[in-house]
Formats: sequence, C-alpha cells, structure tokens
Amino acid sequence: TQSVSSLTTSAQSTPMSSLVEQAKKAAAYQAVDENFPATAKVVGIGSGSTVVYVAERIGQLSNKDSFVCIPTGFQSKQLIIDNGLQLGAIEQFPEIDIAFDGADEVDPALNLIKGGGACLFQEKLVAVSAKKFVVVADYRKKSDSLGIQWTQGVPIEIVPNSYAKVIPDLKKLGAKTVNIRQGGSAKAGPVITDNNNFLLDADFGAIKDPKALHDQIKALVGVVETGLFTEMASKSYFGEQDGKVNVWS
Ligand code: ABF
Repeated sequence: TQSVSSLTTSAQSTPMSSLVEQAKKAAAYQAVDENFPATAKVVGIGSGSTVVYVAERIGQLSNKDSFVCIPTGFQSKQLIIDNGLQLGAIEQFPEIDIAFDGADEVDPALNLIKGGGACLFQEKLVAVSAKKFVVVADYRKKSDSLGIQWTQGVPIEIVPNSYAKVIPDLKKLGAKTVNIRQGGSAKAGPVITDNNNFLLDADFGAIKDPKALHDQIKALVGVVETGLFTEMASKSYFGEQDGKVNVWS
C-alpha cells in the first residue's frame, strides 16, 4: 500500500500532500481577503490545518492591533499568539464580528460535520456567536450529503460517565457503529476534550436531515454537543486541485 503523502497526480507531478496544502492556503487567503471587515473588533479563529493559513493572512493585516481574536481551543490559541494577534476570551467578547473555521465535510446547504479535531464545542460556541461564519476547506471536504465523504462518524461530545447509556441510545437513533474516540494508542484511553468530556464518533451513513438528527442527538441525556453544524455558515471556500477556489454560499 502507498501512503497518501507519497501519492502524485497523473496530470502533474506535484505530490498530493502539497496540492492539498496549496488548496488550503488558497481557500483561506481568499476567504480572509473577501470577508474580513475593515471595522472588525472581534474575530473568531477556528481549529485545524486550514485555519493555520487564515491566522497567517490575518496576521499580515496592518490594523491587527485594532481587533481581538477569540480561539476555539489550544491550537487555535497558539495560532493567534504565533501570528502576533491579540488574544481575547469569549466570556469577555461574546459578540463576534466574523469567525473562520475549517470543516470535516460540507454539503451544498452549508451543513457541516466538524469535530474531527476534538474542539467541536468551542467551535460551535464561536460559530453561533459570530455575525458571519465563513468555512475554509480543501476540495476533499465537498459532499452531496453529510456522512458520505467523512466516514468516521458524527463527533459527539458527552459527559464521560454517560457513555454506557448514550451509545445504545445513538444506535436506537440509527447509528450503525459508535466508538469512544481513543487517544491514539491502546494505552492512551479516551480522548479528553478541552471541557473534560469524552467524544463519541457515531456513523449514521448518509445523513438526509442533519438538523433533525442533531436535534434528536442533542436531546439525549449526557450529550453536550454534536458536530453537526446547521444554519450557521454563510459561505464556504474550497481550494481546488487546479489552484482555483470554489465558493459555496
Ligand atoms: C476543525 O478542524 C474541526 O472542526 C475539523 O474537524 C477540522 C478541520 O481541519 P482541517 O482544516 O485540518 O481539515 O475545524
């Protein structure tokens, strides 16, 4: 078997990994250039590898001392600091002018699956607190229907001692498999979120109605939040393999 990072496209000999990197950067730079309000005072910075380029681009703005940035997790906080941006807390700045974040999967109605990076709660808090929420991604994240491209399941944050109840409840709602996300090795044990919770990954196959599924999951005792983000994003920027950027709105 060949690892993804060593694959090359047949059209050109650019390694797949650098095509993806270029796509992420192109999407992020264009999203910032087209959407960043000159008068922004509070800016949400999401998590993941595409947002790295969002923070880089925002860090190049000459007025970067005139706004604060609200993080969605530890990595996000580091990105803000590393790019010379002012760090703020959402408790202090609950009204966000614009937020940028990545996604694991995006459908044409701009429903999202997020949480592959385990920061979904803070990401959703920032997204719903923002007047405008812009998604940045590469071409692999586009999907006709959620649950098709992202096959690891819907990330769901739960209170730790509720898993034995929530897992069968999710299966009753139609989940084919539900896994407690593990920390990378058998010895590591469950991933612990920034809020000291567990994450479940529940595979529902193709999701016909993301909002309805979110509502059903959210109603289960023990569930803190789901990685289904509906009616939040106003635009999604996808970097393509040919270097262009596709915008869904
Ligand atoms: C965060 O980072 C998550 O919600 C999502 O899981 C992930 C996307 O990361 P990347 O940009 O690295 O694909 O936005």
